[in-house]
Amino acid sequence: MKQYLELLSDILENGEQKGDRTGTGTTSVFGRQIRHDLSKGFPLLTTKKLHFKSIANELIWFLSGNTNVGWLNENGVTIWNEWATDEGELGPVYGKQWTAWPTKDGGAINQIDYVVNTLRNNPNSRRILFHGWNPEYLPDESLSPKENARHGRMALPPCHLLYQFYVANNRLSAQLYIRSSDSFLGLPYNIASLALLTHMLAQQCDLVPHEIVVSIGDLHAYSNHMNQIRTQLARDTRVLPQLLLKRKPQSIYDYRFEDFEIVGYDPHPSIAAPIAV
Ligand code: THF
Repeated sequence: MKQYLELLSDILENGEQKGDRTGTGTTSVFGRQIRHDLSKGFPLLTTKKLHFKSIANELIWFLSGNTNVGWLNENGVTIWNEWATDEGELGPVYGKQWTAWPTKDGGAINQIDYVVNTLRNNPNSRRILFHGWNPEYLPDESLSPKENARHGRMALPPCHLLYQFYVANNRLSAQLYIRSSDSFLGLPYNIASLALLTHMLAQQCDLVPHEIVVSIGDLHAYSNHMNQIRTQLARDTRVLPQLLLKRKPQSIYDYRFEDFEIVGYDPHPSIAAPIAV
C-alpha cells in the first residue's frame, strides 16, 4: 500500500493548518483518491499492525443494522465507545441507514438488499449504490454526540457515506466517498472494510473482486498523530496478505468473523495514537 504512504506524505507536504470540531487541530488537504487492485492482495496496512478483528466485526455489525455498541464490545471491539450513550446507543448511524432507512410512511428501505439484488439481476446498472447521509437524522451541532444519540439523532454524521459498485466482465469494483478522513486511524480501517465488503458481495453475487477506489474530501492528519505518521513513513511496505473466505454464507447478513482468514500478514508493529472525540 505505497499509495497510502504517498497520501500521508502529501498531507505533510501540501496540507494547510485547520481547526476542527474536536479542537485537536489538523493539517489537511482536500480531494484525494486511492485505488487498489484486489487481485494483488488484501489491503491491510503492512507499515503498522491493524486489528483485523475490529474491522471485520464492525462491518458485520453495520450489516446487521445494529447501532448499539453492546454487540461490538461483546466481540472485542471498542472503537465506537467514545460516542455512545451510557446505554451504548449511537442513534440512527451507519447500520440503520444502510438496512432500514426510515421512510415518510413509517416503513424502512433496505439499501443493502437493493445492492445485492441489482448486482445479481442488473449488473450493468449505474445506480448500484447505498448512502449513509440522511439529513433528517444528522446531529444537532449544538448538542454533544451522546445528547444527539439520546434524542434519536446520529451521534456523529457518517464519515464514509456513499458506496457505489460497478460490474464489467464479471468483475466487481467498488468506490467509497469519505467526506472527512482521519488519515492515521480511520482511513486504514475504511480501506480494509471496503475491500472486505467487496469480497463478500462478490462471493454472494458470483463475481470476481476487482478494484476498490476510495475518494476523500477533507483528508487530514491530527496534530497529535504527527510523530506516529513520521514513524510510519520511515517504514518500508511488505507483501500484502490474502483474504480467505472459508464458507459461503446464506446471505450478505450471515457472515461471522470465523468465516474470514487473513493469510500471510507480516506487518511492522502497531503504533498507538489518541483518537480525537
Ligand atoms: N473520529 C476520529 N477522530 N477518527 C476516526 O478515525 C473516526 N472513525 C470512527 C468515528 N469517528 C472517528 C471510529 N473509528 C480507531 C479506529 C477506528 C475508529 C476509532 C478508533 C482506533 O483507535 N484504532 C486503533 C486500534 C484500536 C482497536 O482496534 O481496538 C489503531 O491503532 O488502529 C473513522 O471511521
